[in-house]
Amino acid sequence: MSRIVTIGAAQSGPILREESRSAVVERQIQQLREAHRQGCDLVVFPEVALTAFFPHWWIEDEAELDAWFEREMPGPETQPLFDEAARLGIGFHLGYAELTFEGGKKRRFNSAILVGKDGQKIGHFRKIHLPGHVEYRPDNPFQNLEKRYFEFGDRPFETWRAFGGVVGIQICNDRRWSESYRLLALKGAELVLIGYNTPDHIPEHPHMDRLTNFQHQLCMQSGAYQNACWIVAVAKAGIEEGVSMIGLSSIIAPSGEIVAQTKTLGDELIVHACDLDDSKAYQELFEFGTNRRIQHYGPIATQAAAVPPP
Ligand code: CDT
Repeated sequence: MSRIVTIGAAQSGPILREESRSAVVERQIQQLREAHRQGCDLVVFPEVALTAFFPHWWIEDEAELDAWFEREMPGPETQPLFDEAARLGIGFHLGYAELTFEGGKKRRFNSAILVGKDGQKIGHFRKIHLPGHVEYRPDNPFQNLEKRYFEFGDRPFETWRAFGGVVGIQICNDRRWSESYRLLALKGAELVLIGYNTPDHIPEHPHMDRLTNFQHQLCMQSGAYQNACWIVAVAKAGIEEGVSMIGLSSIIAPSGEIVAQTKTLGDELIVHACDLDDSKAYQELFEFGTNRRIQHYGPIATQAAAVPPP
């Protein structure tokens, strides 16, 4: 029997620096309603989906920096998204900047949540691979200050049983690391959700710019094929406060094929009916059960595989 999950990748166009959370949530609600019309079970929104991608700017004032973070999820401005999704019976993935107080210490993470069709949180993930730098780079046309504004994710890659299958999350730069896919696959992932903000220019390595789109697709297509999972990857795209970011939000099958992809750099929804049993078919082809030599992959793999899939 097939296990079809109809998934919408809700690409976001640029968000203005002064655009309010409520205005962004209204845009997202429009996308949810369109997704509902197209029969979606799950909608995936991008990384840091509620504001402009502020790590592109140098911010010295602590209160000004904190204002870009969410202290509650849902909070007053995001509650309408949760309410509308629950009313429509659609689950969603949302990336956001998380500010939390743990052990009496202020902590900031680049995070994402998975929410079920009933509006209840299923999963929460903190980005593990943070790109960029800590110091101001005056010669660069824009900054990439994730290492300054966020802590590295403090929890392992995790999967959750949801939408009839096993689901994991990566955030943006995580997708460039083979370990991200493999550790999720060792925990049974059949579907991996990814939000991203990816500039089409690397100030330190401009000769690599021509490869940006190719490498974006390369890592995810190989990640999907080698780990027998579906991938839904969603951009914040377009020219945002002077920084040009790629689109190419993609739904990728366990065969490694891109089955749907955005064509614009604005708000755009693409939808695909993903059969999670295609994941099972590739797991069987590779004979994951017998051919993966987990005992030879080292302690991280052994530990990951020791926890039975949810
Ligand atoms: N947000 C994020 O992680 N962006 C990075 C920028 C590239 S740094 C070379 C990315 O991997 O897309």
